[in-house]
Amino acid sequence: MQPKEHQGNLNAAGFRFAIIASRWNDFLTSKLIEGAIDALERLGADEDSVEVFKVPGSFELPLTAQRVALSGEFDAIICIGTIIRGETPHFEYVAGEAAKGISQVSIQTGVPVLFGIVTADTLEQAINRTGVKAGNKGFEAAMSAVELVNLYKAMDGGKETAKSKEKAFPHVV
Ligand code: INI
Repeated sequence: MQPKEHQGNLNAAGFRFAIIASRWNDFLTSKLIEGAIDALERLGADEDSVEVFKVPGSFELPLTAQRVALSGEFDAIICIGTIIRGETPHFEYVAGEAAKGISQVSIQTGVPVLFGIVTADTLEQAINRTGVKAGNKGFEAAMSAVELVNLYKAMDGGKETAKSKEKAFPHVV
């Protein structure tokens, strides 16, 4: 048997993307934003199809993602941040709530919200995950965003995108 396989292609044209980025560890987080924009550009995103929202820290990403999702203006949201463990238990709370919140917003609104957050034990690990040795999490999250919007568009039978449709407010579960 050859099951029918579904997967999204990597074409960003015709979609709109929001990047929401934490200002914490800005010297690293800015590299993640650059990585995300680079991926979207390489995949053919239209001029003016990407907007960046800055928030104080990663803890604030989920609520901001919810507002952006409910605006109906974007097909996918890429959340970006850098959370470094350091010596305090603060890391667990910030990283845990950011991950849980982002997932909840995505499921509740139906808008793909991608996890482009580097969580690292040390500064060195964080540097390596922002484009030095171990990839760039922003780039990877943007690639995943493009794949998902294409998959969902195909699953919806080629339904309109945020760019082409009237402003709509998706139902919140
Ligand atoms: N926010 C981050 O994005 N990264 C961190 O490493 C971090 N640390 O370590 O504390 C962090 N904290 C701030 C937090 O996200 C909130 O902005 C703050 O608690 C106010 O709600």
